[in-house]
Amino acid sequence: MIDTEGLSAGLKTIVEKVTTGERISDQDALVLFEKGSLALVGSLANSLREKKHGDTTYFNRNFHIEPTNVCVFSCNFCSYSRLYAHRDEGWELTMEQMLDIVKSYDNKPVTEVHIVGGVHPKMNLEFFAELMRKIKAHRPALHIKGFTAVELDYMFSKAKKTMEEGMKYLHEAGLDSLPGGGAEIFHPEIRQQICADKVDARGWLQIHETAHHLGMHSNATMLYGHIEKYHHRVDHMRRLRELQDKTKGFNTFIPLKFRNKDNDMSGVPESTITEDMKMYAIARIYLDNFPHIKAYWPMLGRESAQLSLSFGVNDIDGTIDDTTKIYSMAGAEEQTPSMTTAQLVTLIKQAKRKPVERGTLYDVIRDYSDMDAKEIESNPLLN
Ligand code: V47
Ligand code: SF4
Repeated sequence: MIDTEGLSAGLKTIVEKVTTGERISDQDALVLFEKGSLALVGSLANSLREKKHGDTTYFNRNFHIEPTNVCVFSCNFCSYSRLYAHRDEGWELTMEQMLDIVKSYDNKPVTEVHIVGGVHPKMNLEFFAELMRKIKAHRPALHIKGFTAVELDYMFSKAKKTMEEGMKYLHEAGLDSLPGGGAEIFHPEIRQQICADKVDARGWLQIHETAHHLGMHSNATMLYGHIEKYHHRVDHMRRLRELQDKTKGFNTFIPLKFRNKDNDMSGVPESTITEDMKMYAIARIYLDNFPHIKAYWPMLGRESAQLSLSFGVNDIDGTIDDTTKIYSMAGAEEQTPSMTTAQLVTLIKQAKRKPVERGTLYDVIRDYSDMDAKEIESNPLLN
C-alpha cells in the first residue's frame, strides 16, 4: 500500500491508476517528473517491477564487436567517433579481425554478440551480410544482436534497398535482433540540436517496425539528461509505447544517461543520481507494455545500476567482456567495462534480488540464487 496522505489530488489520481493497473497518460508522466518525489515514483515503480518479475534480475553473457569508430555523422554528444575525413585517427576492423574476436570466445559460455559502431561508407550491406553468414557458419547458436537503426538506415539506402528488402536480407544472413541505439531524443526540437544529420524519429521507428513484422525483436533507448525537457522524454516514450501497442516487438527499454567527457556537449552538466532513479522509475510506470527495463551499467556506473534495481529496473545487461570504447570514452566507467559473472551475481545479490542469466530473448539459462561467488569462479563452465 502506498501512503497517499499529503499528496496533491493529481498525484493521488496517478497513484490510484498505477495501483489498479490503469495506463497513465502523458500528462500524468509529466506530473510525476515535475512533482513526484523520488520516494513516491520509486515505490510505484518497484511495486510494478515486483508484480511483473518478483525479485528476478536478468543478465546475459555477451561480447561486443565495434567494427569501426569512423562515422559519416557528427552527433554532438558522441565521444567515440571520428569523422570520415579524419579516418586515419580511427579504427576499422577487417572481416578476419572480427571473426578472430568471435573465435576468441570459442570455449566461453557467451550466448550473444552485440555488433554496433560508427557509420562507415565502405562497410556496406553486402559486407555485413557476409559477416553474419561467417559468424553463423562458425557458431550457429550465437545470437547476433546488431546494428542501430542509424547504421541500418544508411546501409539500406546506400544499397538502394527498401527497409523490408534490406532487413530481410540481413535477417536471412543471420541477424537475429536489433539493439536499441540511435534513438537519442525523437522530438525534432532536440534532435535538430544534438544529431541533426542522422535518421529521424519516423525512420528509426519504421526500421524497428519492419524488424518486428519479420518476427525479430528489438530494444529501444533514450539518451536523457542533457538539453532535453521532461516533455521531450514523455514524447519519446509515447512514440515507443504506441509502436509497442501495434507490434509487441520490443523487449527492453534502456534509458542511457548522457555522459559529458570529450564531446561537443562537455559544457552540459550530467544528471544527478536522483534524476537517474526518477528516470528509470517513470519509464517503468509509463511503459506498461514493455516487458523489461534495463540499466546499462557501463554507462550508468555499477553503484547506480545496483540502486536502480529498486527503481523499476529488472535487467542489468551483461558481463560485456570486451574492449568497448563508446562508453568509456564518454567518461562513464573508469576501468575497461567488464564484469565477471561472479561480480555481476554479487552485485545483484547485494541488492537482495535474484540473479538469473538469460538469453537475448529472455529465455532463462540459469538461476544463480544458490551459488556464491567462489562456486561460480571455480566452475569452468561458468567463466
Ligand atoms: O545511440 C553515445 C549512446 C548509444 C554517449 O540494445 C551515449 O541492448 C551517453 O544503444 N553519453 C549506443 N550515451 C549504445 C546502445 C546500447 C548499449 C547497450 C545495450 C543496448 C541494447 C544498446 O550510445 C547511442 C547513444 O545514445 N551514446 N554517446 C554519451 N556521451
Ligand atoms: Fe556516429 Fe553513432 Fe557517434 Fe552519432 S552516436 S556520431 S551515429 S557513432
